[in-house]
Amino acid sequence: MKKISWIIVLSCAVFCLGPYFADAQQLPEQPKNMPEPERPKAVLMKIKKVDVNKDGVADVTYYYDNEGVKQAEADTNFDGKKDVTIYTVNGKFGSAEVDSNHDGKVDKKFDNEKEFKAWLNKNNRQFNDSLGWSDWSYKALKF
Ligand SMILES: [Ca+2]
Ligand SMILES: [Ca+2]
Repeated sequence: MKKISWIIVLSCAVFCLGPYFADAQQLPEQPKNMPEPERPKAVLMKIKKVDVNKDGVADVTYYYDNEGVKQAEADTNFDGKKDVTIYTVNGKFGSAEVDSNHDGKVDKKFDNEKEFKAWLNKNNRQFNDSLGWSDWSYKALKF
């Protein structure tokens, strides 16, 4: 009986003190909000370009590795400059940045897949197939 209460006391102590020990560990310092140009992109990544309007110039660029697409960029008004960037998280839509008036500055940001797809379908319907994916993981690659 005494042994059992000791086990309970000990496991309580480990359980309660655990977080303190975890805090004491030295974690490598990580940059918080990295500015846009320093965001890691094509490191060990493959690139696939797709020509949506079949004019011989690629309009969508996918950055992917063996886990799936990490980032997709598109030039939706065919002026040679990207105006939509999609970031994925674990094979799913994460967020999207849009330069809707094509002045080179991001003016819309989507964190919600449904809202982004609705915007895409309304404004750039011909990109539905190349940007409106639900699954961005490797097994679902559509190129
Ligand atoms: Ca094109
Ligand atoms: Ca553009």
